[in-house]
Amino acid sequence: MKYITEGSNNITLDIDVADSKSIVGKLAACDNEIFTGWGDHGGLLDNIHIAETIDEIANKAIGFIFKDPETSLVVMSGCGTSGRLAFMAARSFNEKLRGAGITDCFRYIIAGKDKALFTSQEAYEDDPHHGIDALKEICAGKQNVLYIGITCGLSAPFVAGQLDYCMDNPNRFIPVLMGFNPIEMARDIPIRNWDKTFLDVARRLETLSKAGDGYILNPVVGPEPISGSSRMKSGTTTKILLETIFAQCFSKLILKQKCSSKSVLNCYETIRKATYKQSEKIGSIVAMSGEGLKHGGHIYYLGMGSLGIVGMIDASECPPTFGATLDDIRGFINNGFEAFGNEEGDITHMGRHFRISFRNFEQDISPNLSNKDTVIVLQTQDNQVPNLKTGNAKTILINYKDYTKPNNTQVSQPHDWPKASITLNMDLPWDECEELIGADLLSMCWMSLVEISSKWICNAISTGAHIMIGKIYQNIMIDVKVSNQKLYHRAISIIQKLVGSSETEAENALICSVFKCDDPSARLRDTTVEERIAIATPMDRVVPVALLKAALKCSIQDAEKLLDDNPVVRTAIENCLMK
Ligand code: S6P
Repeated sequence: MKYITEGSNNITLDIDVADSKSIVGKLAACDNEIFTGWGDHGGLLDNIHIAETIDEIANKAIGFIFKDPETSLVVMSGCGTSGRLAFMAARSFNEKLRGAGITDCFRYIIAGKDKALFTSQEAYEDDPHHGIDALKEICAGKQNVLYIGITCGLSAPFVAGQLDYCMDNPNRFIPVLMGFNPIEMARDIPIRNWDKTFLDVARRLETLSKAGDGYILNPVVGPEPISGSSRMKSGTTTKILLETIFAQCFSKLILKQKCSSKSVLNCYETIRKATYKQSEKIGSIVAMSGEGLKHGGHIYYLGMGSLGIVGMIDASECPPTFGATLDDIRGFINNGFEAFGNEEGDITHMGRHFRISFRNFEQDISPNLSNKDTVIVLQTQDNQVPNLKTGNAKTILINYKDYTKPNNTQVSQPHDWPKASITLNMDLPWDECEELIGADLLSMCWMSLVEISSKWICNAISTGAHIMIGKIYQNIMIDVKVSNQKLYHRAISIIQKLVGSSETEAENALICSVFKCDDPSARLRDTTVEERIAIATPMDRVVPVALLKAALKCSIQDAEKLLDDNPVVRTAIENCLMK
């Protein structure tokens, strides 16, 4: 079965050879599909069923959770990017409740706990029991729980376990499944140590949802610009949907006003258009950052509060998406963990990549900055990043106008800040948004719109920069880590697609690459997928080696030598496939 979220987007088939401005143009066109639809599937703006489901979930939250927030919880949970966005949403929604004097009742769960907010912990994604345990722990002592399980591909066993647990305990839990494939495409492969597949769980929830005891919110937004990179469109849609559901709740609870989900969704579309109006400048930022990476430089995002988090999330996704090192792209936030607001608090002790404050930036990074490095500052007028030592690094300022500032003046460049190489003044159309959702709700939610705009820009920078250094072939990230079920199956599809081999041939080539053998023995073919993943997880270049072996029918040693001679994976693969 071809999963839409794992598919290849026609718009980006040649993104690997596009110039930086065209890269941004192609990303804009892909993001447009979120709102206008893909294939026969309507987009967020014209899919009545989606708008209705959003309203139903919001109403359920009001009646079931907010009637007594002391004894209730909204839990948002997911793996990788889905878990990070759940964290970001919980943090921002709790702030709004506290601001209105209401007990905060949003919590997040991420597979692999808070460490996974910064570094990918893909193995936990495959474990339904780990999911159930985490859910039980967080809900202890609470009577009513609205659970939102986010899995873009409708695939993560971690989330399947939690949904199933909710359905086993209907007196306490209302389950919601959020993802971006049709239900029939939910993953139907066996889950280790469990007797159900994701599809079984989704079908069970589908039945329950007919009685209003659960919900499935799964708009189809089309394939990702880089195949399978669900941090991009799916991540964006996750953020939009969560914020649209709870904008309705906050509007009713706090402002005592009705709000239409369609108008909120239209605001996001307005912001998408305004953001990509700046494609030319964003393209220049991509070019500058990519050029730096090409010469061994780094990209650093600096931002206050939630804008710092947008940068940090974007950075944390680069190792699993592009095989980047944890040092290539990093993000920093004012006041470190104090501002970050995660469940486990300060986890600096986990290692140097968990040193996230501006102070840490000045201590660890500033002394070694060179002109190959790019420092990207994300700020609004009220949340300006203070002068930090950036040495010879290229500095890029991305400035947003505050909605709440009466005279809407631009962010001024802080005194002594080294002359910025590029300044991007984002003039978001607040007047249009105000017409759509009114001044009161916009005052409460405008920062979410700034965040989505910065997410689009950061995603474009990190994706574009990695395309420029040859990490992508066509629109596929070939050097994908084989570190969980989803990625194992993605690896096989990549080999099948590019070499034209059968599924069995592709899997055999992968097994050869994992076990470093030229012809897999019966014993190796008998190993379980989990055993292969455990061995492949710490390995480099598993998929490129398998791909060359399958294409050239050569030995593993020869495939490795080809890659040694041509370390830019894209060039090595292109040379070999053109033979
Ligand atoms: C995707 C990212 C991954 C996914 C994670 C969860 O760009 O690298 O970490 O977020 O695998 O996927 P899903 O489909 O369950 O949301």
